[in-house]
Amino acid sequence: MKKMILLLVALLLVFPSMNVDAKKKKKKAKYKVTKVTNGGSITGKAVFAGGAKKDETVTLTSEQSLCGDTLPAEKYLVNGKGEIKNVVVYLDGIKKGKALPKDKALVDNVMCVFVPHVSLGYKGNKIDIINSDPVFHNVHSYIKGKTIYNLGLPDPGSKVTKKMKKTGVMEVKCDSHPWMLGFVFISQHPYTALTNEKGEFTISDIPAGSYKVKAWHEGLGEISLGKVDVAAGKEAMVKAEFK
Ligand SMILES: [Cu+2]
Repeated sequence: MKKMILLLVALLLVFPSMNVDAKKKKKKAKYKVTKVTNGGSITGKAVFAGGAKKDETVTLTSEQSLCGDTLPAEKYLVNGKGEIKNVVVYLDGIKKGKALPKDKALVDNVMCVFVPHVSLGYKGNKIDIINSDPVFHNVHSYIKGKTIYNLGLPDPGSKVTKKMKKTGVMEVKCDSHPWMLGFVFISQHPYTALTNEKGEFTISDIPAGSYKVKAWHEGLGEISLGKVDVAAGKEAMVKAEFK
């Protein structure tokens, strides 16, 4: 009898935790590459509801002789029509579809700013981190506040190649120059897009289905664009309106 009770207690202790583990695994399920024939696409525009929005300016605390006293922050690249550049639009949680792009990601240090300012990366791919300036940059990147890379790049032409192992918004900073800031949006699937200067984006070769779509911007945050139905061979239009 005693043994039975002990067994019951043990089972009760073990099962709830197994449940949690199963849920965690489900959430982290890997992306599966499948052949996509006659896929659909999602296309649209990212706009700021308030219309035009001025970019911010950063003030340099060193290297002024090389890079000047101030630089555009490139945070709000919003034109007169309210169209926003550098918004990442992505399908949230898509589990299978086309193969990931093979291109390396890149963060270059050019005249005391990161180039590109915002870019897309894919888990498992490589990223080149380069210094094109004649000054020392210490590129330090984070996902959710945790260090991913911390790299000293002393000379013009210094280059380090790393693998992108984690997903999320990777914030890129420089320990030597506090005004420097960039972002690499690292995804485990290829269904991400970055808006151009007219706020336009297209995500293509999507298997027919219904997908949660989200949009992220460094200064305006993340918004949900709801569920979008994608039909085979058709184009679905969405608008990403930031407030
Ligand atoms: Cu720097």
